[in-house]
Amino acid sequence: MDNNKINELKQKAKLIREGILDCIGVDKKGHLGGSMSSADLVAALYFYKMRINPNTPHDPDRDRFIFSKGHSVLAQYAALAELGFFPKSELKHTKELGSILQGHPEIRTPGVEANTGSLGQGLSIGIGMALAAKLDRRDSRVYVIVGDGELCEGQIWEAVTCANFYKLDNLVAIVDKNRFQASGNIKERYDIGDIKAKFDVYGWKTWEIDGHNMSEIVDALDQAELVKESPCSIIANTVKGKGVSFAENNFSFHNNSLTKEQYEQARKDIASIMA
Ligand SMILES: Cc1ncc(C[n+]2csc(CCOP(=O)(O)OP(=O)(O)O)c2C)c(N)n1
Repeated sequence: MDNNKINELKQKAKLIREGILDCIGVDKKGHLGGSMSSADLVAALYFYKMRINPNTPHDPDRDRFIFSKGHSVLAQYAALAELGFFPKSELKHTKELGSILQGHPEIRTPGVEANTGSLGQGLSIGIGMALAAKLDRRDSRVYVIVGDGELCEGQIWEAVTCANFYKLDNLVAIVDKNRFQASGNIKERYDIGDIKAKFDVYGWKTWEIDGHNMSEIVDALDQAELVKESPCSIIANTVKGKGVSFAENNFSFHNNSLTKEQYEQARKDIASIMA
């Protein structure tokens, strides 16, 4: 992909990060860290790879995206608003009573494909969708972002073996490997070890990339599309809170509110990206 297109995607990732801040606002708790770490991945999926159209949101041939680590949905809301699934003005109403945008994904929100939030379930939902597409002889592809903390959930590993058994080459799991979960560093909390080796041994075709390098993300997504008869996983090394100086690698911003001063600093930090 040429540099202009990569730069366009980086700008989209910046817009997503701005949208995450719109959702969080001041003095309102929100999942900043994991939303920011996924922003580049979400940008590449929504603005490059996936075949979706806000004018035909129920097209049976569309690709599907599932945020299995549903608490990071703010990145998805920002992308969907940018694509016109709903007005951008909705972002600042996130988590308000009656808002179409709640703290975790719900299918009543235009563009959201699955209810998630209870960790560990989204990959299984993705398998159902990928298998259905195969049975219906449709070309739809299914992309699922899971967290590295989420990988402690046993259901994930049932899903991993199942996808291999059914040779779901239309399924891509992307691990947002930001090395933190809710209350601390994975190494200190619960470390499952070499993630890539585990997907490999279960028969998945796997890449490990820098999850903030747009060229690497795009290349891995392109290569995954060429694979036949195996599900694919992309282990994306990321930084929790990426782009917000005081939140990077700081688990206390996993789900926290921002003071007015922190919010303004975060705005400045994001504005300085590619400025
Ligand atoms: C089944 C279940 N257990 C616990 C939680 C509470 N919880 C929300 S986020 C989170 C940490 C997830 O870590 P990770 O998947 O690495 O997410 P990220 O660091 O990318 O935000 C936990 C334990 C949950 N949502 N679901």
